[in-house]
This record gives sequence, structure tokens and C-alpha cells, in this order.
Amino acid sequence: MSTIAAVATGPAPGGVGIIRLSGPEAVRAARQVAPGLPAQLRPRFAHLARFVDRSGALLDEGLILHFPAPASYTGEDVVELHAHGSPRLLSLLLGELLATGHARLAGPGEFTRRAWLNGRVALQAAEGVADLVAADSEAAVRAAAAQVAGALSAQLGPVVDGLRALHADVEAVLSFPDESEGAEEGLCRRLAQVHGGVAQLCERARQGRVVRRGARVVLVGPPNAGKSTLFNRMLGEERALVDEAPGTTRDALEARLELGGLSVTLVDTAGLREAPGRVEALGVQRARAEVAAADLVLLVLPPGEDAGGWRGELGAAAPVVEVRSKRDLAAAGPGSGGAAWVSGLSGEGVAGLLEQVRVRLTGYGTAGAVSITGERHAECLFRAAQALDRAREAHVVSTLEVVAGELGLALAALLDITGEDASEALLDEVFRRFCIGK
Ligand SMILES: Nc1nc2c(ncn2[C@@H]2O[C@H](COP(=O)(O)OP(=O)(O)OP(=O)(O)O)[C@@H](O)[C@H]2O)c(=O)[nH]1
Ligand SMILES: [Mg+2]
Repeated sequence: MSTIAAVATGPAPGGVGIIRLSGPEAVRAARQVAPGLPAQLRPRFAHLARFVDRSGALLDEGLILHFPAPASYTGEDVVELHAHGSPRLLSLLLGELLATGHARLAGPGEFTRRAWLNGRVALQAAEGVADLVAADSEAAVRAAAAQVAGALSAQLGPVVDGLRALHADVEAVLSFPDESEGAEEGLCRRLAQVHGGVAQLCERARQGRVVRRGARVVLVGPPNAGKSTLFNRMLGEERALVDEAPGTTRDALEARLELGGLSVTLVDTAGLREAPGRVEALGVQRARAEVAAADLVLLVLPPGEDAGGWRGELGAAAPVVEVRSKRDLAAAGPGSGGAAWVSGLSGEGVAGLLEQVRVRLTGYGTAGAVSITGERHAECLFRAAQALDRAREAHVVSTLEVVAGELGLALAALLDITGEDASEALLDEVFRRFCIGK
């Protein structure tokens, strides 16, 4: 194994900047840029060090820490150089380390890849590290942290065990039909059980997707329904123009807000109608495109407007929440079929609506409780669920061979999450997402 080196801290100036080395030559390389270190480095101890270039000129003073193998992040000999957080200084220092000939520049995610190779982290936990580094909302941070801590492994374990046992039993029935009489009966129930477990994980994966990417919540409805007024009220600032003339909003307008730790992009759109003008017609087109791309649609209707027709007319793939606007003008109170009643003008009902949006997006928990945020994990789970769907169908209409085949596919999909039997290509794909130095 070669020794790798990289700047581990971000590319902006900061109080401290860290260069990390991992591999058998890590200490030797570090000694060359930090002469005067004691002959024996104390494990995990902060040694004061002078960092110099190859001519011996001083670059900075800082700390050197040695984490001897195997008790380190990568499982190899790791050395960290803590200098001042100047990107220019750090690249000079890294250049000096590489010039020693004892280390080469690390590739993206190579430290974590080595950690995985040496059994220091599970694959899904390693991916959690990448998610944590990239997290841009509180919910994403909490979800990634849960993943690093093994939340996904804990949920996945029993499902994988159940599926593995089921697969083995079905194969046994096929191989030794005489000795396995009656095993068929339990099969249906066990299939349903495993299927249920995977379906539950898929549901969490869908919520996780929203946590990771953030959610697009789109306000639509007829002109003058009060969409822009509500948009401003939900954001807590006057972003969109409001006017009593219908057709005020032309372009789609978006703004970000954080909802219970979840990153939400709220989109205001042009009122839907057979548009009179050309520009407004373009706006209506854009509104329809927004509906198609939404994670959640808020159908804003003034009191008295019929909802059924509008729902059909929207044809949204995402869930639609009906919102009754201008509550202050309505004679009758709430009660009409689960709609949220709000007044963008007075603010009445808006807090409740925001809470309803949060719950619809993350399920009845906090966003932080979502534990499956990796797109790759989600994709593996969906693939397993499909194979199990086919297995259940095959159990009714086809042969046990087909059931066994589908169970095998489902199991392979789940094992792709943990990286058991992982191919090089899969590993490359996983670690490509990392930044250099991680
Ligand atoms: N009384 C009352 N009036 C409201 C309320 N919300 C909006 N309005 C009024 O309704 C009119 C239209 O409001 P907008 O927010 O511009 O409606 P819109 O749905 O964005 O309209 P378009 O952009 O034309 O599609 C304005 O005169 C608002 O002041 C409300 O909750 N109560
Ligand atoms: Mg508007």
C-alpha cells in the first residue's frame, strides 16, 4: 500500500488547517517537513513542531499527531499535521510532503476507502461520512450522523437475516423436496413478512430523499386565490408582488426556508387559467412544470371554489394538500373535508399549514429521525422490493424455482447496500462522491 496525503480541511482560510497522511511511510514523510521531532512519537499525542521547506526555511509552527496502525481512521499509520488554516500555506506544505517521495496525493474518498478496506467502517457508514460532509440542513446532518453510527445497519440486519433464511429454505425445498414437506405453508407468511420489512425501509428511503435533496413545495391555484400573499406569509417576508388584479404573478418564484430542520424550496406560481396574454400563458406553462416536479403541492383555493375539479385538472404525481385561502372572508368555518384553512392576510392558520407540510414531507417523526438518506441505498431497497413483489406473484402463479430466483435477486440488492460481495465498480461509484482529503 502506498502512503497518501491530502489537505483534510476546507479550501477557505480558518484558524487551523490539517494535512492528513496515511500509510507505512506517513511518519517518515512527516519527519522530513518537521525536523526536530522526538525519535519516538507518542501515540495520539500533540507534538509541537516546526514545519519547514526543503531548504530548511520556516513555513509555520504547529502540531503533529501520530495514530499508529491499526487504531486509526484508516487502520493504517496516520499522521496529522495541524498548521494555521491558510490554504496557500497548506498547499505549500503538502507540496513539500509529496516532494519527499514518500507519499502521493490521495484520490477522492481514498482515506475512507482504506478505512472500509481495513474493516474500520461499514460501507453504509462510510457513505454517511460523505453525506455528513455535504449536509446543508440540520436534518441532513442528523440523518447522516445516524447513518455513520450504524442506524441503517441496525434496521437492515433483521431484514437481511430473514431474507437469507427464507432463500436458503426455498433452495432446500427445491433440492430435497421429500424432506421438506409442509415448508410451503410458512413460505407465504414469511414472504409477506420480509416484504413488509423491505417496504418499510423503502418508505424511510423516500423520506430520506426529501431530507437529502430538500423538498420542493409548490403553491398553485386559480388567479387571485391569494397564493403570493400566502407565499410571503410562509416565508415571513414580502418576496412576491401581491395585487387585486388577477394574473399578477407571471414567472415562478422560489425561496428557501428551513422547516423543522428540513430544507424546503417554496415556489409561487402564476394563477392557472386560460391565459389571455402571451407572457401569462408562458407563466401558466411554467406553473404546470413546477407541479410536475414538486414533492408536495399546495392547491390554494378561495372559499367556495370547487376542489374536485382542480385536483383532476392538476394531475400531480406528488401528494396534494388542499388549502382554503382568505379565511377572514369565509362565512363558514373549517370542516370541509380536511382542507387547511388559512388567511395569508392575517396569518391565521399559517403555522398549522407549515406544520402540516412538515409532517407530509417527513412522516410523523422529526426530520432528524430519518435514517436512509443515500440515493444508492434507496435504489438498492427499491430494487429489492421489486424482486420481492415478483417473488410473491410467482409464488401464486409460477414455480418455486422462479420464487427462489427472485429471492436471490432481492438478497443481492440488499447486500449491495452493505458492500458484501461488492464489485470494484460499485466501490468506485461510492467513493467518487467524496472530496479529496476525506
Ligand atoms: N381578505 C383577504 N384578502 C386576501 C388574502 N390573501 C390575499 N388576499 C387579496 O387577494 C388579492 C390577490 O392576492 P395575491 O396574493 O396576489 O393572489 P395570487 O393567487 O398570487 O394571484 P395571481 O398572482 O394573480 O395568481 C389581493 O388583493 C390580496 O390582498 C386573505 O387571506 N384575505
Ligand atoms: Mg401571485
